[in-house]
Amino acid sequence: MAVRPILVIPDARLRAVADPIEEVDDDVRALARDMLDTMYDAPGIGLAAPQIGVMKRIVVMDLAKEGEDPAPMVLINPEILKVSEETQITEEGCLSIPELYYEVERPAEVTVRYTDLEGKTVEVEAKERLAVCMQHELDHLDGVLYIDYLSRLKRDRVIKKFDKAAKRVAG
Ligand code: K1U
Ligand code: ZN
Repeated sequence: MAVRPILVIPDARLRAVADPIEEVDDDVRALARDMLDTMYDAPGIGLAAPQIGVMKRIVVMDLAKEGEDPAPMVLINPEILKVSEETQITEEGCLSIPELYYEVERPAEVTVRYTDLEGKTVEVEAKERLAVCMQHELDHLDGVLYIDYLSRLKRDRVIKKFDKAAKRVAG
C-alpha cells in the first residue's frame, strides 16, 4: 500500500496535459494500485494521475455507496466519444482544491472509451454521478479543473485563496 501526496492548486502540474500510456505493464498496474490507495485514503470517489504528480493518462474511480462492496475502476487513455445535449447540475469537489464544493453544469450523459488493466478496450455509456465523475477526472488529464466552469468571480476567489495559502507556506 502506498498513499502518495495529493497536489493542491496552484501547483503547475495540475494545469499541464498528461501523456498517453503506451503499454499496460507492471509499472502501470503498480501506479493504479497506488492511485486507488491514495483515493480511498483521502477519501475521494476519483483521482487522476496528475493529482499525484504523474503526468500519465490514467484515472481511478469508485462510486460504490456506503455499505456497498468496493467497485474500483481504472481507466487508461480514456476519451469522450459522445456527450448528450441534455445537461445536469451537480455539486462537485476536488481533492486538489480541498474543502470547497460548487455546483457545476455538465452534459448529463457521456460515452467514454478507455483501456482497462488487462489491456482490453472498453466503452461505457455513463449517466448521473458516473458521468459527472468521469468528466471531472478526464478534465484533470488535460489540465482542466472544475472551477474553470464557475463564474469568473467565484473562480478568481478560489484561486486567490489558494495562492495566498501557498505563499504563506513558501514563507
Ligand atoms: O478528482 C478529484 O479531485 C476527486 C473528487 C471527484 C469528484 C467529486 C465530486 C464530483 C465529481 C468528481 C472527489 O472525490 S472530492 C471528494 C468527494 O466527492 C467525496 C469524498 C468522500 C465521500 C464521498 C465523496
Ligand atoms: Zn479533481
